[in-house]
Amino acid sequence: MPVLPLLARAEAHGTATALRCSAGTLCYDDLLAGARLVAAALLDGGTDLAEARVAFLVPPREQYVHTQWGIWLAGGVAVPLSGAATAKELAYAVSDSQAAILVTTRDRAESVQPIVAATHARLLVLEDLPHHGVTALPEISPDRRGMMLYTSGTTSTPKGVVTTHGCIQSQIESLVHAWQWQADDRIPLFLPLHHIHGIINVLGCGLWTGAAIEMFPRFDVPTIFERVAADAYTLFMAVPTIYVKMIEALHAMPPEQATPVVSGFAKMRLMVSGSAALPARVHEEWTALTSQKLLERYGMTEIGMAISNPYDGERRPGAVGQPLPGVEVCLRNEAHQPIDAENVAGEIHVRGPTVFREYWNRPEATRDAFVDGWFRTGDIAVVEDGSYRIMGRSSVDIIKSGGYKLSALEIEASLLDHPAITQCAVVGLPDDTWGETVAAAVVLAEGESLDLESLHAWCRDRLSPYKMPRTLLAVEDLPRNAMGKVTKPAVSRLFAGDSSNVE
Ligand code: MCA
Ligand code: AMP
Repeated sequence: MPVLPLLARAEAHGTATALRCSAGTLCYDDLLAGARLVAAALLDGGTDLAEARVAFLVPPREQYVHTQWGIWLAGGVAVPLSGAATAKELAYAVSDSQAAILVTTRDRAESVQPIVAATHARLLVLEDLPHHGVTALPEISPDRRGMMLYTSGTTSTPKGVVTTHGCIQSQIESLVHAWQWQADDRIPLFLPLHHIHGIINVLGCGLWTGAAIEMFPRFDVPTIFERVAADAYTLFMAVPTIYVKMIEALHAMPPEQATPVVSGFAKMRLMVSGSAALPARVHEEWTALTSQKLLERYGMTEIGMAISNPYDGERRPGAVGQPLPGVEVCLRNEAHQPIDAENVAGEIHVRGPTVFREYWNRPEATRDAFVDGWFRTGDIAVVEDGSYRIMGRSSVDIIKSGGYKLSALEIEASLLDHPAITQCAVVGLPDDTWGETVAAAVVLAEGESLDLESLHAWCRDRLSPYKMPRTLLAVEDLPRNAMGKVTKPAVSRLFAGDSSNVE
């Protein structure tokens, strides 16, 4: 009998449909049976993984849930890896998390061998699991570590964000309550499963409630439109880039094809946007096309979701709403003093049971991330008429592209390994589809030349596709201030043909 509430609830959901995916239709009992096999193999005769990290590179289908739940049943910390990551990025996550075990599927087993050899992690291939039955399973208290997600930020290497089981449960319960999840909900899941948006907001909330989730290997407009036209879903959650792509696709379709798709969207009970700013124009255009008022919300890997427009009530374009149930939010000025007045900008601080426990093995970074017990998000906002509006970030080195958070410093560190590049500065340029796109200004070694295509070929082994620069500019020198520090605003202006170095 599982002791984790999520898994106890799954047992109660029993034969209800849980997943549709490339493996067919699975009920909750099927998922639990698969999870028990994974747990038994992970424990390998032991009784508790005792928070050992288990990294897993598993496709978005039933095997993903078997693995996540199997790790939790066995007392391990789930470290999901990105299917789009390069070998270098995977090796970093496995070694930084000090993963004791790496779980994957047969088709990826050979490619991860060098990582297994270098880290001495035990390799478990899902298709080769021994079929022995249930082992005695450990008790899992809410304060035990349950998950670690890698996030790029203001450091050149990603940090492992550790959440406890209690924290994961709080993040799920807050959304289930606020967005009124129900057992008869049906939702597509096409977002990557190494980030909160896919893991908690869709998979976690859906499985908690007993809803049915349709899993796709990736977002593909025609596939999703076909299912929407068949009224397959009651709920939809996506990043702004996806709404932009769907608006473009609907405009390009002949009316007789667009009508059933629009009608499928119109019938849904809720459509949510998040992970990056939803331009008011996109919000309004989506309403004009489908009569759906998107619910925009704000979150972060370290805190789950924090602020949301209301389920019932005004959903204001350009604003993210009010704090979610169980989440405390305040704005503070640069001296860390709380701001009580409306229309005064400050940094968003968050406190409560949804907030992460630590950055893995980085006590100093963890300490610096909090002030008086409040987590400092680095996002700047203002409250207007009782609703939060995000104004930007305090760091110029964080880029949001397609909903992914990217570190300019991480991309710069990679580019500097290129033999032709002697200096570089990476910035995010505003983009109607992607929110921002990655742009690199580079100083080349004497006599060298470089074009975007060859840079991409070189990046392929080093950076995930969504981190690659989309614009490249060779310059004589990078703009710097009197201290010699590169001035990023001036770098951004270089791409508009403005070479003035004014901060
Ligand atoms: C891909 N391309 C890009 C980018 N990514 N171009 C510019 N900028 C990019 N970022 C190019 C490719 O090279 C390719 O070009 C073409 O676009 C299509 O690529 P593809 O990979 O097929 O794109 P896609 O599948 O349409 O992907 C778009 C996407 C994806 C579905 C929006 O980026 C995505 O799943 N984003 C969601 C990320 C996410 O879940 N973030 C949540 C983390 P060519 O055609 O020339 O080859 S944030 C979070 O969890 C917090 C807590 C929160 O608040 O939610
Ligand atoms: P990540 O930690 O990768 O999940 O990214 C979290 C960041 O995404 C936040 O710190 C914000 O900068 C950004 N973000 C998430 N939701 C929104 C939103 N609705 N509007 C603006 N920015 C957002």
